[in-house]
Amino acid sequence: MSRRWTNDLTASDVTPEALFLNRRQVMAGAGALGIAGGLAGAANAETLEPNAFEDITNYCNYYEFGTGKEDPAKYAGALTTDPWTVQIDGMVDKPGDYSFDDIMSQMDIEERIYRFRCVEAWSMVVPWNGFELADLLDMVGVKPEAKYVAFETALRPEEMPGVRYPVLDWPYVEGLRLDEARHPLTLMATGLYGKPLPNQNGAPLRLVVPWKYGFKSIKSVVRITLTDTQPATAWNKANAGEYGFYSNVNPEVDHPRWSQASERPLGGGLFARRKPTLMFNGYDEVAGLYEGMDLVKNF
Ligand SMILES: Nc1nc2c(c(=O)[nH]1)N[C@H]1C(S)=C(S)[C@@H](COP(=O)(O)O)O[C@H]1N2
Ligand SMILES: [Mo]
Repeated sequence: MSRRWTNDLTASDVTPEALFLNRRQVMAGAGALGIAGGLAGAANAETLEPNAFEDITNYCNYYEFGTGKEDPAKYAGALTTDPWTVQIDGMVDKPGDYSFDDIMSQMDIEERIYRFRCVEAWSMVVPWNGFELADLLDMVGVKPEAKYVAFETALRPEEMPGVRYPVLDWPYVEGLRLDEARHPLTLMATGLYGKPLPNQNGAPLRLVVPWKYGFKSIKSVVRITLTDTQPATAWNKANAGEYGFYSNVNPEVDHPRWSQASERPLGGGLFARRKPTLMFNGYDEVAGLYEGMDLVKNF
């Protein structure tokens, strides 16, 4: 069977040239950085150089398969991703069980090269393939009273060795305010480097919110619920003092146990030079979403 997970023109068709251009633009960008003092987000997206596929797929957090960084690559192969159904319910016009193939046939798949910053202070650059969450929300029709979007990961004890341990209150759940969910940067990723998303990275589809800490980017989504109340989130339930609902990348708000001022880029080894963490992970265009909010209180 053919599964349509990307457009006919795949990222791998264009990557070699794109990478070549990127290297030159990184140098131009480095010069501009000295003057401007900061990286703009989307405007700079094409200046990013992605991490290697091997790094992105072998250093993962997917606790359903174990808490070690290499556990997901070892064990997530057991996850059955075809067929896959996403239940979309709550305050929507067309609630229902949507097959992954049905969703894919209706979405435009693009490549998005995004910075990704884990709350543990490592970071990487990922060439995702996917579609805007806003397009999926439009497909099902969001009712005017909806204010938040809740997400849920599959829970399959027979396929997920990690859920035997009560590390988190399974299933993994996450949430966004509706305006965050509708922001054009918010992606449902279905691929990586022009290939279908590897299981360890959250196949067949996972959320990517590049201005928030990585744990907001929930994997292997089976349910999306539109609601008028702020959804519970897995890490907030586990430790509310350390993980807030918003979890925007913010170098000025430290984790209670470590600094968030800088980060270790993946791929350079454990002693790679750290680089400064940017507000909203560099995606300044989202600042308007939080106007008038105290981002220290709403961490
Ligand atoms: N269901 C689920 N989603 C998850 C996680 C998880 O353990 N389970 N880990 C989160 C964390 S902490 C991070 S940093 C990212 C890691 O994504 P990656 O492994 O694809 O880099 O996934 C997030 N999504
Ligand atoms: Mo993370």
